[in-house]
Amino acid sequence: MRFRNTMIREVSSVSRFPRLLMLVSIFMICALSCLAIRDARGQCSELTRVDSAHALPSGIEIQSGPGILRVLALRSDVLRFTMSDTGQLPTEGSWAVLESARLARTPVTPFSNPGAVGFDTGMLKVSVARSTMAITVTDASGHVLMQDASPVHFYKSDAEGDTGFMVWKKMPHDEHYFGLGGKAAPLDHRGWQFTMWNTDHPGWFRGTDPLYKDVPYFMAFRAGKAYGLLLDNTWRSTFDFGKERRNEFSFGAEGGPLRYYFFYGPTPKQVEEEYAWLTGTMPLPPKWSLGYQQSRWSYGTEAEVRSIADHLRKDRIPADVIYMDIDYQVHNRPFTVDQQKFPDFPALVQDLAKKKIHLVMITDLHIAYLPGQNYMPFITGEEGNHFLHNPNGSLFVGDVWPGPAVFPDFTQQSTRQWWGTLYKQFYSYGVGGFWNDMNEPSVFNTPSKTIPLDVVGQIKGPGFATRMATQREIHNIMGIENSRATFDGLLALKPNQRPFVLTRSSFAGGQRYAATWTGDNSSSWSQLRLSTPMLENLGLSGFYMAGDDIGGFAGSPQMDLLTKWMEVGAFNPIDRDHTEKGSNPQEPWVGGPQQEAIRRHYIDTRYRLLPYFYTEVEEASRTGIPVMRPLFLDFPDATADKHPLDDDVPNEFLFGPDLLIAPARYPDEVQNYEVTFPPEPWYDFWTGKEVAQSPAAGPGEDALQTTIVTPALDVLPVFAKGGSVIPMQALVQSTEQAPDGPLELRVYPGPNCHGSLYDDDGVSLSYERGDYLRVAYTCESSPRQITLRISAQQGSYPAWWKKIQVSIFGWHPEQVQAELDGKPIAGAKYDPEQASVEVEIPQNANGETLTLRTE
Ligand code: MIG
Repeated sequence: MRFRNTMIREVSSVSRFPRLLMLVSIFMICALSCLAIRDARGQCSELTRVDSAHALPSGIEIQSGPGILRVLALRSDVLRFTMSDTGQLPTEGSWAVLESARLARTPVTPFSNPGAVGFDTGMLKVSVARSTMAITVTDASGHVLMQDASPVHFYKSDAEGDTGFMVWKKMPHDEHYFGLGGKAAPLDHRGWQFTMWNTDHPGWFRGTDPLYKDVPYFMAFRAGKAYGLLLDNTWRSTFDFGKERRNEFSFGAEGGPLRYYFFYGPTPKQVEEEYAWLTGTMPLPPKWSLGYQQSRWSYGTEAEVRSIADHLRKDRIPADVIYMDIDYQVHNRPFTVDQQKFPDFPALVQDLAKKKIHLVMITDLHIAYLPGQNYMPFITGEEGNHFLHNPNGSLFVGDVWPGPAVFPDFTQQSTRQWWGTLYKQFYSYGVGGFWNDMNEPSVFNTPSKTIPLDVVGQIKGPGFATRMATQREIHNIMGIENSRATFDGLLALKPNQRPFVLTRSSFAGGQRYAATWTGDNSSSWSQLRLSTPMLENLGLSGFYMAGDDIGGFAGSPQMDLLTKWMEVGAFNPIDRDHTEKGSNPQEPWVGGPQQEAIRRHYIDTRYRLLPYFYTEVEEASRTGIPVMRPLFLDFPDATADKHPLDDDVPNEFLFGPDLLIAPARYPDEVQNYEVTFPPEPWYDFWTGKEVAQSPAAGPGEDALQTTIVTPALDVLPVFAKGGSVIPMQALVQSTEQAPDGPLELRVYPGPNCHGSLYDDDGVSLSYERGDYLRVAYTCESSPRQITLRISAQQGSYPAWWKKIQVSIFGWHPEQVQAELDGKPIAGAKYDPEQASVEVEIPQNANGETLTLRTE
């Protein structure tokens, strides 16, 4: 580490020299150190000129001294750069990137001129300067998207002989950066620097880095256009967005392959879709995971769990999940149940199922080190050689909750399969899902609080050449592979049931296996404020099912804070109230009936919005576009100079495409504050009143409108986009309860008015075989007429509703005539209280057209 910093400083001072001196210096550096790359420890090497190049069908390969650069086009908008300072490119294999994407290729047109070599994909042009090796990527019109700022730098990073590298790119003054997983930082990472090294850091705050989940992927956004970059490397790595050098961003790792993917939008949504193409999406989760989730460390007895369930139902707080934290176990030993506290565990699971509540159980990855004591996870794990070893071949043992513990070698396929079998009994009881905690991994008694770097595992399984590997390489993927083993294990046990896994640690691509949360936050207003950008960046990093500990983990919230947090949490993908051991009770009823009523109202709203929410989740499972998202994702052109609108209003976010959530910028604020609207008409979701028109902007002006909000404890401002059809349902107490009443369609007239609805059985994989329901809505409006078209149903899953209650906002006719498929129907009327025209129509799976007219 120290050495690397020295080198960085050296190069940065070089860049300040006058030109001639700089050339001389570069020559000197190359002559003195870079020719001696491999043998002289502590020396650097740089690839600084093109010695030879040859075109490949899908790219180019360039030699530079002993170094190689290979650039491949996987698609015309996705490139892969691989570099090395030895004569050999790194071996294939990736924990993050799907094989289907990794192996994809598209033909390119090579070019070569006196200044540069490269190729053109039709969408992107890559050129490598002959005299410097600087890589430039431009779009089809020659507009520069990304350009090297200095030569790539290789260095010896540690005593093990790992070669680290650093890459510097030019950083335009108006480029902004997002992603990187769950960083405790503002949404826009410009000006920040991060380390990727999964870390259990209880009591983190804004700026604590690194944390539990590191995703070496970011999206760059500049003047309305976006590209993505994924560093496909699991070693400790760093990303710097202009902190170290004002006009450059950089990334590097302490070892492993220099391999990165570049993917071009130009829209931010296309970048998200390409990232999903590369790393996959989270498969459709069980519908119940969209419900309200009640947790604490720990509901410690069967009676307590039952009483929480009863209390939720008695108080009519809709809920789908209760979590069991570590105290259900015998001496914190994973996969055990303390019979004293939980005398009839299967009966508990069944009784909760009758209440339509699922249990999610924690199963930490550390296995108690209990030789000769009949603890099956240890016995079978040791028999199968499934644990990590010290360099001398002994088992690595570290203290965690059970005391001395061993750690599964999750990079072995056989170990992942063994791990999956450990769930057999719990899963057979009907436990809904599992919670993978402590998987950074967290260790109590080592100086680093994790497994020492020299502990050894084996990489063995499809996609990789079998070899030994130390924690240097696999530390960052312990969490993702732990959650993968859990997910795959559950699927193997119940092949037609959607697994639900909640993981704390993960890596790029980890969305394929698990939902996540932001870890051990605290009960403070500033942490509530930080939650939105963190969840947005997790969403952009692939984790569209993410949440935080509502009310805060460490400490106990003031009652108003808990209320405000529950309001916002109702619009987070995962809505889970959780707190630490020893804190005050933190359930929705704590603090009295007035507070409870407010919290209930928001949880109720979440359940009433379930048809919309589930539709968005299903879409995210196909496209990778997160449900909870920053405004610039949908409105990249909102500001006049096309900077991300979120930089001005970091408190606001979108919940799906049609709902704008606008908590106060400082959530404990008592002053009035301004809500800024992206350029569309907007309606107040609570009152139905129009609050913003579709604005007309002149060139160079932005089209933003605002409204002033007076904060009130019981109000979280929510706005519906004009041009949307939002499906809702009658209130239920569990997502598994069939709504009693019609499907509700809220129509908010505006440009390009549309919506959709997706449904299925919520738990099985039958939807993959056509057993789902999909309907599309469109609407057209003029001052005198509104038409709502409901498409024929796609898929074989039957609708739960017989009738559809249509509410049309923003229209106030005195008299209204309705026609369904051209035939007059009765009952349409303007309801001043709801500020909407209301009409009920029968459900028709073949589709129908509703027309409303006024004189
Ligand atoms: O060292 O299982 O982040 O949610 O309640 C603490 C006990 C271990 C950390 C998790 C937290 C959980 C707690 N765990």
